[in-house]
Amino acid sequence: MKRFFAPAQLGHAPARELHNGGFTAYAETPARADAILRATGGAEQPEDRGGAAIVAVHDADYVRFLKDAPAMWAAAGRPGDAIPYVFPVVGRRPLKLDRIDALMGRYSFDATTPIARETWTGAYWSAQSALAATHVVLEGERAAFALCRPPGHHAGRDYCGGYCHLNVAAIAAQAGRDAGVARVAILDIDYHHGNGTQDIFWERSDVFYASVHADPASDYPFYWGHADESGEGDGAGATLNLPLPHGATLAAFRAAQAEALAAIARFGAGLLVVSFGADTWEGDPISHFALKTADYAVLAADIAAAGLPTVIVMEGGYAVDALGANVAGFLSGFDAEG
Ligand code: SP5
Ligand code: ZN
Repeated sequence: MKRFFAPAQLGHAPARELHNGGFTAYAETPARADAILRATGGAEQPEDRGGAAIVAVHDADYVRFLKDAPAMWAAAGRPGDAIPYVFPVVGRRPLKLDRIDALMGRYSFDATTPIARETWTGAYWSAQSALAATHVVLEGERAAFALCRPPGHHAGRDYCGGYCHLNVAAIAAQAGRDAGVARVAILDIDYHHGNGTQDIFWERSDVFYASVHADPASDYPFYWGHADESGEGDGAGATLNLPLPHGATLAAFRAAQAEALAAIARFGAGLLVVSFGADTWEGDPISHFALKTADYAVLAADIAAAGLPTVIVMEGGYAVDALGANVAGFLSGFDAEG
């Protein structure tokens, strides 16, 4: 299948992240993309389709903030990447403040997602890769892969977090809607729940969101992804959460994914967006599932068997030495079945 990636996505490289009360090396590295490119035989540069598809999903003030934050941080005399440390608790006065410290907390839900000078450019081109994959699928390709990093599924309409800034899966799904696909489904099989994607489509009946992930009772992002969350208003019933316990192997994961695919089939989607994370691998440094490299081809073949035009966007996966083989295995499994 066609694969898309822009070298400009490599510039985003925050130095450190807050982890267990101290700072460690940032896990979402440019080396992840290099490993995937090497294992999959490279990728095409996406066209620049501009920002309209981004602001179709994200708040324009949030986009402006992503662009401006590093310069504001530097102007305040701070070295290094911008990191939030104060957050407006829900229900407090919705003050419109312009101090960078206040804005960082206003537009972030965690303190593990620094904003560096190159973050906006990297996130912009990550979104362009997702849009390129979406457009070739809309034009008739069976499937396409966007090597999105930074990833997207933790980012909401007006917030970043979880190494994510622009929600590439949501941007792809919305682009499908805007091109005339009446019903779009998103299948999220990253280790972590895609809280941003869920929030964006929470009250919508035209985009179904299904996720298989680590139980938020034990895992990040904690406040989203519980089994009883199923959407509200027009979106009631259009969100499906399938949390799994630590140690999940192929049998459990595949059964949950089958349940998600069955719900997507009942929904009647005309386009499928897959948020694919390889942080479900047994050796992932920040996760606790037990999938093996060979399992990814099996999972991908099951998805391909659903028979839908499919856009695959890259989300997490932090065991860099295994990441290339895991992603290549997934794509080959899809190609073999699709
Ligand atoms: C897209 C995605 O997979 N985001 C995952 C975000 C998880 N963040 C919470 C876990 C923090 C673990 N920090 C690891 C530091 C390694 N140096
Ligand atoms: Zn993840």
